[in-house]
Amino acid sequence: MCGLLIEHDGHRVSSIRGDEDDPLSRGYICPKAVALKDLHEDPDRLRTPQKRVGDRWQDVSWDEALDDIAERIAQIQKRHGTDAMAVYAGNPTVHNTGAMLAGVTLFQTLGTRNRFSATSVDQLPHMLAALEMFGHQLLMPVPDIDHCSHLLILGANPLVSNGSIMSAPGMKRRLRELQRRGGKYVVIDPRRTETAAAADEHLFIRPGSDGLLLAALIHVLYAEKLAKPGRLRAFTDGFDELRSLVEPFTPEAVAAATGIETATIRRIARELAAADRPCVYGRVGVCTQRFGGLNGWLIYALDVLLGCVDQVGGMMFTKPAIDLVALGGLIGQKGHFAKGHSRVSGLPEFGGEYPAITLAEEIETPGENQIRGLISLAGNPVLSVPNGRRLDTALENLDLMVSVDLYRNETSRHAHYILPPTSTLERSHYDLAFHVFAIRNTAKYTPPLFEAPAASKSDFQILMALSDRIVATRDRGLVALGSRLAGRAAVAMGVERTLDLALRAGAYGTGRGGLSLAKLREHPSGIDLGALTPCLPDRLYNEKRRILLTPPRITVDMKRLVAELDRARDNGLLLIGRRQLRNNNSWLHNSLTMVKGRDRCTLLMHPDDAAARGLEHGTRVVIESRTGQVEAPLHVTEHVMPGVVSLPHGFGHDRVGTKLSVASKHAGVSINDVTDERLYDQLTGTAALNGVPVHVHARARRRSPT
Ligand SMILES: Nc1nc2c(c(=O)[nH]1)N[C@H]1C(S)=C(S)[C@@H](COP(=O)(O)OP(=O)(O)OC[C@H]3O[C@@H](n4cnc5c(=O)[nH]c(N)nc54)[C@H](O)[C@@H]3O)O[C@H]1N2
Ligand SMILES: Nc1nc2c(c(=O)[nH]1)N[C@H]1C(S)=C(S)[C@@H](COP(=O)(O)OP(=O)(O)OC[C@H]3O[C@@H](n4cnc5c(=O)[nH]c(N)nc54)[C@H](O)[C@@H]3O)O[C@H]1N2
Ligand SMILES: [Mo]
Repeated sequence: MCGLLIEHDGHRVSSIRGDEDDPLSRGYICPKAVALKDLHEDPDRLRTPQKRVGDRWQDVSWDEALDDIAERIAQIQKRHGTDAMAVYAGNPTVHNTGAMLAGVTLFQTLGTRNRFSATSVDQLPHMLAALEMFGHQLLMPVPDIDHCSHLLILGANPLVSNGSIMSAPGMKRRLRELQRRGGKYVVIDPRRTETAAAADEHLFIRPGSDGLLLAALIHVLYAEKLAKPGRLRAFTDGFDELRSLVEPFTPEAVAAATGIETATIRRIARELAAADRPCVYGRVGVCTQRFGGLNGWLIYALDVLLGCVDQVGGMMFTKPAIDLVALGGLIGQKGHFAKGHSRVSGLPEFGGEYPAITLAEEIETPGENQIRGLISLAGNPVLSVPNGRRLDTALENLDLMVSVDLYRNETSRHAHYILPPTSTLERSHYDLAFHVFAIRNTAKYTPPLFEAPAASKSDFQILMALSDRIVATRDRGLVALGSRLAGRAAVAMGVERTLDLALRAGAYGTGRGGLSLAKLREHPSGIDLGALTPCLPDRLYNEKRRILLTPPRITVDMKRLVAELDRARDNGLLLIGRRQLRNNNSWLHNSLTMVKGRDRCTLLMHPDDAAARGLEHGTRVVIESRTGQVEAPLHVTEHVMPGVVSLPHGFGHDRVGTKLSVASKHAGVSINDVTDERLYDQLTGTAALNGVPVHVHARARRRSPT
């Protein structure tokens, strides 16, 4: 979302800088922006459709690839049923306007229930809380970072991530401004992250114990009569029930399990209650753990009790120029949960998707509706879902696999076809998704910088063409013709006209001078639509337009949290992840700018734990779990909690058959070779990527032959 100023000669980029005039990013950029040049010019980036014949790859024409794929999909679905085809949509899908729009069409055409995405290794718990408490899965509140006075951050590292479900380029400056205006921020994280190091206070927490801490904070607010929901009280239900739900969670009861002292827990609660404009925010670290579902809800519930939901300087809702929340509401797509359950393990669907941890078993397990074919769109699940090795093997057995991807990487190497889209600089961009979660309302449209090569296709064109051919192959009757014409119309409309229509129909589109695509074209740096403003109860989407503080479909899981109070704890090591400024999940490691310098795929361990195992800084160690083992150099540091070790995710580029000449020289190992698909949040099926029990020992010396 950062505004970029790119200098070029028509083909090659000579410089990339931040755009001072961008109303959201105000001149800030991060290394990912600079990597756009490498990405665009990368000789390894695929430019023509690829067909795999055995171990060999051939260039083929679009027509040959698309026709054959459509034919094989039709055969699979005819022989084994509609659900025998599956789709996995990766993270960049939501950063790509065309993929987002056409993805919907393609998935509908396929008609399969077997849909998966990165949501269930990421933000699903926040979405469930939004759905159950506010009535819409996308109505997630965002910290009003530029106006809050006291921010409590759990399980997020915005100085590196730039804020997530808090699109906020230039986080360093924003956090410094918060401190300069007399405010403060506190970080709760098992690692002293970049964000934690610059905070007013940092507290280590035992991985996976945030639910206990959050319940205790709420307990203190009730016990000390500090709850102050203010104007929210008029349209919120469940205050008494919440009080009784958190009854067992005294600070005394949770201190040992969380690793945070009783007095500190009380102080944190009191400081939040005393703050002028408090704000409690949690992200990936609280979602991808054993109590992710409860955490997502407890954080919003705490915010309601503090009266900071929908309050300037609190947790606010956006009013974007293209409002996916309102559009979803209009077409009855507010989200749903547990409408069905997965075939093998019986885990709940969310928003029409099953948890990514079930993808491998759904491919492996014979029976009706077994997955036989997969379309992977902008995803690299072999490196991004727990026990990636299991999925790696499962993918080999598919009758058909298609990857729509820029690279032949750890996942797409298994495909029968790889369909490569145009590069980011060859397509237009309007951020449909991330304006919905931005800390300020702005709008910006970016036309393609370079003309796309003649025989190339954008994600939008690929997905629409595929959808079109699937319909045509399936049957040649009237329905097919109708659907085909509708598809053609959508292609003819294209991304630009769809955006224009949506902008005009949006909140800022009416009247003279209203927003339109033409208007955005006149303002290439973007248009400021102002700070976030209160909008409740009007913007609530449940029937009675009330906030449900204790949604029963979430609170049922509280008995599991109660049981946690008495759970015996061993003192083994727990593994957590680590995002880095020059990583973007698994896929920017083929840019030299992003990987040069010393090896970053290291295991962090506290000095006490290293000493107890006789391990020294810099040695190579083996990290072992139920699912497998990997080796990494040891980095001994006090920046990680005793009992916790940390490895970044997205590495592990040493697999054969990829085409990643730079990444494979900086391969590292994949943390998801040791994370465990059997560890998950039982309420939602979200993967527990953090808090994985592991053993760490020195690499066994090779025995000399005797
Ligand atoms: N252990 C551990 N695992 C994690 C996480 C963690 O913190 N710890 N984080 C999780 C999170 S939050 C996420 S979002 C997931 C991400 O999981 P995924 O989305 O599965 O993985 P990515 O690494 O983002 O892979 C993106 C793929 O899209 C391709 N691509 C990039 N841009 C485009 C484009 O414009 N079009 C197309 N068609 N393809 C494109 C890239 O080449 C790459 O193959 O990983 C999760 N996995
Ligand atoms: N540079 C860069 N930016 C990115 C990405 C990237 O890969 N690189 N990825 C993007 C994506 S897909 C996403 S989803 C966002 C994520 O954005 P963030 O959530 O801000 O990013 P993380 O660094 O994963 O932060 C999670 C934090 O949770 C901590 N943690 C782990 N376990 C626990 C626990 O049990 N309790 C608590 N309290 N904390 C815990 C970790 O130590 C880590 O600091 O970032 C986005 N931005
Ligand atoms: Mo993510």
